[in-house]
Order: sequence, then C-alpha cells, then structure tokens
Amino acid sequence: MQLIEGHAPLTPDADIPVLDVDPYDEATLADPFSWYARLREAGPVVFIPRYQVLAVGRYEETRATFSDHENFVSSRGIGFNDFKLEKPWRPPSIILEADPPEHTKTRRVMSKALSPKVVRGLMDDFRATAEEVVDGLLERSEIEGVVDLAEAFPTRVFPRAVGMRDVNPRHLVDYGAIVFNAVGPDNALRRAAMARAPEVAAWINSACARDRLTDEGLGALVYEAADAREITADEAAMLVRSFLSAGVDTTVTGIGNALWCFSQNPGQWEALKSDPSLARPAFEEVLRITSPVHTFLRTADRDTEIAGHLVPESAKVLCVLGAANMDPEKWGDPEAFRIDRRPMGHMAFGAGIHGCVGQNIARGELEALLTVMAAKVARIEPVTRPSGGPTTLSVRSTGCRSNSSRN
Ligand code: OVM
Repeated sequence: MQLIEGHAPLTPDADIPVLDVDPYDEATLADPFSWYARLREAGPVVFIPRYQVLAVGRYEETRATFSDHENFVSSRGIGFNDFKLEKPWRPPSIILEADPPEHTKTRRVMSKALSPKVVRGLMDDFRATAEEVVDGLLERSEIEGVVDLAEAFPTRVFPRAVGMRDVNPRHLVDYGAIVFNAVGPDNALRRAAMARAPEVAAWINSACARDRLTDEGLGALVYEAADAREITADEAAMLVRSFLSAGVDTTVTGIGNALWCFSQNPGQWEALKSDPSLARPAFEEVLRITSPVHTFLRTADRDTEIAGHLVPESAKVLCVLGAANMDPEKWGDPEAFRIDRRPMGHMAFGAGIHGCVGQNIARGELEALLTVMAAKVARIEPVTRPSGGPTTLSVRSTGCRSNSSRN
C-alpha cells in the first residue's frame, strides 16, 4: 500500500465536503484566520485530499473528537504518521502517544509533579527571573521579541524548575521545534528542524538521566515515583523527556504570541497596566486568539462517526484547535483581543484525558512575566513604528518559525 504522510490513504464518505488547502504552507501558518474560517464554514468535518485526512474546526466537533479517546486514539501517533504502519522518529512518548490503561499511570505521575502546589513553590523564582530579564531588556532601545524575551525567559526558569544540571538553552529550543514540527507533514519546515534531530535528541536523552538532575526539581519528583514503584526508572527518564518536549516550545510561543497581541492592541496593554491582576485572564485570551499549538491529530481506532458522517478505522483526523478557538458560534466577536474576556473552555490546552498536564506551570510563567512587564513596560510596539522612550519594548519578531506551534 502506498502511504500518504505515513498513513493509509482514505476514501471519505461521499457527503463529506472536500477542502483543497495546505494548512502547513508558510503563508497560511503566518496568517491562519482565513483558513480557519474556510474550514468551519465548509462543514462539521471535511476531507483534505493533499494529506488524506479528515479535519474538524468547529468548536463542538473539535472538542467532541478531542475528548473521545476511545474512538480517536493517541497511541497511533498525534501527527500524520500512523505508528501501526510507520516507525516514529523517536521512541513514542509514554504519556502523549499512549492510551489508557498505560496512559493512566504516567498521567497520574506527571499530574502530581505539576500540581498547583508544586507550581506555587516555583513562583518566586519565576517572578525574580522575570524582573531580571525585563530590566535587562529595558536598557536597550529595541529587542528581538522571540529570541530576547520569548526564548530567554522559559529557557532560564524551566530547566531550573525541572532540576537540570546540564545547561544548553539552544538545544532546549531546538528540541521543542523538532518535536512540534514532527507533528506536521514532511515539508521544508519539518525537514529543516529534523536535520538537527540526531545531535539534539542525544543531548536531551542524556540530560534526562537521574544523575543529570538535582534532587529537588520536577525531575526528582518523577524519579521518586520510580522509587515508589509507580513506574520504572526507564519510564521516569521518558517522562523527564516529556517535560523537555512539551515545556519549552509551548511557552516560548505563548510569550511571543502575547507580545504580538499586545503590540497589535495597545489599549489592552494600557488595561493590563491599570489592572495587573488581569495577567492570568490576559494569558488565557492570548491562548484563545493565537492557539500556540494550533493542530494535533488523532487516529480512528475503529469505524466511528463525526456529526453523523462515517469515519473509517485508520482515518487520521486533524483537530484544528486554533479554528475552534475562533468559532463565532462559540465566541462573541472572536477576532477581538480582550484581556478580560475569560474564555472558559478554550481549546488551546486541548481537552479530555490528554488535556495539557503542564497548564498550571505555563500559567505561572506567564502570570509572573506579564505582571512584571505590566509594572515596568510603558508600551509594546513593533519596530516599524518610532520608539517611545526608555520603558517601551520595541519588538522585532522573526514571526512564524515553526510548523505546528507558532502563529
Ligand atoms: C511528550 C509531549 C507532550 C506534549 C506535547 C508534546 C508534541 C510532546 O510527552 O513528549 O509535543
């Protein structure tokens, strides 16, 4: 059988609309709202011939598909490859790319290691580091938003939170880009990221060993679960790898996207400055409007249906979280960035048993950073406009850089 993007070709139900788009071409990634709208308007589920996948982007069907882990499994891969048919690029994650009952055990360990109480213990370091990073940047007239802030902040606080003894911010950022580009199709972005995979993945894997971690961080908590026989030591190393896979690219993109939102909406920056307690809800709105992880896939593990349309066993379903987060049936004036919206039920962290287990730490990092910035930064503006004085961050951005995570 001739595979398409590592999975079986699909003959869709005749009444499923066909949408001839490439969600992963660079222009679409850079400005995805119009593709999101086309997807939602075409129907509750559509067929994308180029990738031989079904796709959902309306809020209701995206949420329903993503939450239905029995029909739509993760163990066959959450990208285009079907692990039943093609060997994955790295040993599969034992939490992301697993189903119950295996998933249940690893999820419990990660959930404990990333509990609200653990995150509260990290907040002082997040705030102090945010002060240092922001003070440093304000001494300059202009910054590159992604590199100088969005990458700089998580790569300082996150390895410390995990308890890593080995320091290499570049490898952490590159690994995140590799892992998330691996979710997308085999295009130029994915190949460019993958070119560095052997070297970077080897470094990451060694950094996950118990003797490369302090006995204090999140990594130690996971190894303690191995001591308690909840998981094996090899599984502990794999779960530390999951921290490093999921914890960097996501927050880098979240911060970059926050800069973008505020630079486009100066009134909302004013609003945050006058009420810094809005830092957390502001981040939720950044997530809703920019969906740092804009797509994940699932695989139908049996014949099933979406909105009454047959979905055959082996079908890959592209779940477009970004489109669900902009669905006008769910959100009033969805394109308006309003930091006090409190967008309950947004899909940026997913939903169901695989919903982001690190969402508390992500919120903690962004709360610390946005609170500190609200106190110190007068304006955030793109460099194309004239600079506004010593406490303005003039932000240059390298823009869309990564296949499956940045917009
Ligand atoms: C992992 C992992 C978890 C969430 C996201 C992710 C695609 C990876 O367990 O390795 O990136």
